[in-house]
Amino acid sequence: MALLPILEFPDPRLRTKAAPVDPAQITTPAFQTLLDDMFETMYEAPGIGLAASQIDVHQRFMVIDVSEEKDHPLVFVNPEILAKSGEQVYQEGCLSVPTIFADVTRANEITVQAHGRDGQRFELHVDGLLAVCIQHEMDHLEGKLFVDYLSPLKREMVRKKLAKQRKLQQSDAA
Ligand code: K1U
Ligand code: ZN
Repeated sequence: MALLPILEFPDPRLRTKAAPVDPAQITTPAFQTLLDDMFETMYEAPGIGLAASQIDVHQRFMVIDVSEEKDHPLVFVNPEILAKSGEQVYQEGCLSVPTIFADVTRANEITVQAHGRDGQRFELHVDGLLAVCIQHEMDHLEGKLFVDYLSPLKREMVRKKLAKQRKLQQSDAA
């Protein structure tokens, strides 16, 4: 298993639209190892989700575990939202935008269809945090980040704050 580097805003590679996965690839050892590495990276961060786009793999899949015990790993390959309803506001974070949290309004309930880790198709109807997380990760696959829901001024403030933090980290390391 391996920890994978996570791309950080404003890296332009995060803006790439991911391509569909050939379902025949899902059960291959290489794909299964990549899923294991993504879970390890997500749990270590720590986070509750990770999209392939964030590790510079521009294919449509993501891993999620919103359980307290970190014992409910979910894999979504080629996810599609079939239905959505209601609204909820959640203060989101993102491993690609470290230390920044902001309120985002999303659908409260969604029905999602995807292939799982075993390559089989499944359908889930979810609400609350899992619904938020699925929508957040699917945005990554479109090249969209939660800071895109902020005003251009706030997004620029985020970019400057992260640049300042990185500069400080670099001078600390020197
Ligand atoms: O996509 C990502 O960068 C992961 C992101 C997922 C997410 C969080 C909150 C709302 C929507 C989507 C994170 O996991 S950020 C870290 C985080 O929220 C968290 C970390 C540890 C425990 C609980 C939450
Ligand atoms: Zn994110």
